[in-house]
Amino acid sequence: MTNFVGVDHFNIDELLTEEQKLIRNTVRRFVDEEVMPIIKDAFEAGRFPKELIPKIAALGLLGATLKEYGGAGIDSISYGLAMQELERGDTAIRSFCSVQNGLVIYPIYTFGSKEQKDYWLPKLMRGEAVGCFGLTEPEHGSDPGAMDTVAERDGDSFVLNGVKSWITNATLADVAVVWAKLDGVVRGFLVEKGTPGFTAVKIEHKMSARASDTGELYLNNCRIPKENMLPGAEGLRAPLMCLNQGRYAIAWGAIGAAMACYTEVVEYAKQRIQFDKPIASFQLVQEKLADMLTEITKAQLLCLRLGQLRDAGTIKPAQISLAKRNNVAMALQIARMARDLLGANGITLDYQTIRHMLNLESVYTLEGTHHIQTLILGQDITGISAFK
Ligand code: TGC
Ligand code: FAD
Repeated sequence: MTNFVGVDHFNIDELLTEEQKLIRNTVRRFVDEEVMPIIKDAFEAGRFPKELIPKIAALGLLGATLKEYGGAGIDSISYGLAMQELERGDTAIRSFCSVQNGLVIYPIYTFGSKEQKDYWLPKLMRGEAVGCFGLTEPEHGSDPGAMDTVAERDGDSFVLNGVKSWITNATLADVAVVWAKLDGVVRGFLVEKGTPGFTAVKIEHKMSARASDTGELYLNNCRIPKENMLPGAEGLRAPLMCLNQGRYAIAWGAIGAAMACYTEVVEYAKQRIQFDKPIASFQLVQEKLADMLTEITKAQLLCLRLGQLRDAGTIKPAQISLAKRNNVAMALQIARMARDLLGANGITLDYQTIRHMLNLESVYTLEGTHHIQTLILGQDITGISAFK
């Protein structure tokens, strides 16, 4: 497997610290050595490569931005660059990692009791436990506030009923962060694998994010101790705060997927001969390559600034939405253009482009669809919600 050299037309590396470059390069090497040799087969088999979990944990990527509980306390740009590299390998790897971080470790750290944090965070950060985040339901995706899942207090327990759908890490997870309404108010609950009344079932026949573990969570009179409610999470705002973390990771991850497709197709275009010339010599092809490089560069600069705002503590959710919306659409467009330039070869998994192209269809939808990000921006611009 050749070592990936990245795309840096604007010398953005000059703006990175030595530590940021070191983290990026370490994750890049991990992807070259550990992900690239197995990901095609994992994608084809519809299998999450869980043998990578201890290695991802050993890199310090789980709970990476936390300073407590043994976290490395890396900055937001380093974290983003790590997500970029993981998604350059495959969406499934970035998704595993960003769900564990932004949608499991983050809510437990932010809303959890001391006992919940002390019990779960070290295990989750060492990769000894996996978590998932159950917000979406079969009937409620873009509008999670309308969720049907309910919790009822019964003595020293809560009893949960409902179904969560399209849940990343569902069947792998030792703990699910489940969002349910208690007396009409959204609250978060920690549901452990093996709890009677709780089952996780894999969703089969996906044609996208195939290497990701995606499933449904069934809660059928599932009784959990009252201590398993996240005390600090009250209202829809809590899960939406988690989505800010996930969308941030995706904005960076999409750049990785785009870079993978772009670099693959540049090499191909230089070698593929038609009409006695490399296809790279044709003006129509060069225009596509120029468009790809321009869009990747714009996305990189956007994310760099987004990371600075995140570390400054001044980031706004609408800024994250802008970056998720732009970068995922950009990556999907680049993947489709690259697939075109690869010709018939582009429809096989021997080239990585179609795997990314298919994955990006999911990324366009998950963590808030392109439309939803558009309307979040629309609300930020006008002060008027299009949802209500
Ligand atoms: P709305 O009335 O706007 O908001 C309710 C409360 O939440 C506050 N809020 C936020 N707070 C923090 N961050 C945000 N991004 C926030 N957005 C809103 C808001 O201020 C309000 O607070 P308060 O105190 O006044 O109560 O809520 P709404 O019902 O109108 O919905 C708004 C909408 C549509 C934007 C929201 O529901 C939404 O984002 N929908 C999309 C759902 C979504 O993204 N689901 C993702 C599921 S997880 C996933 O896909 C993982 S994929 C795995 C991977 O990463 O690969
Ligand atoms: P819908 O909400 O039904 O939307 C269908 C279409 O209608 C979309 O085009 C949408 O943009 C459009 N639409 C909806 N409302 C509006 C509106 N007001 N204005 C304009 N257009 C609108 N969820 C979790 O909770 N946890 C996870 O770990 C998780 N992982 C996922 C992994 C994968 C691979 C996938 C594909 C999804 C995952 N999801 C997860 C679910 C994801 O968040 C939802 O699919 C997403 O929020 C959209 O919901 P939906 O699929 O129900 O689409």
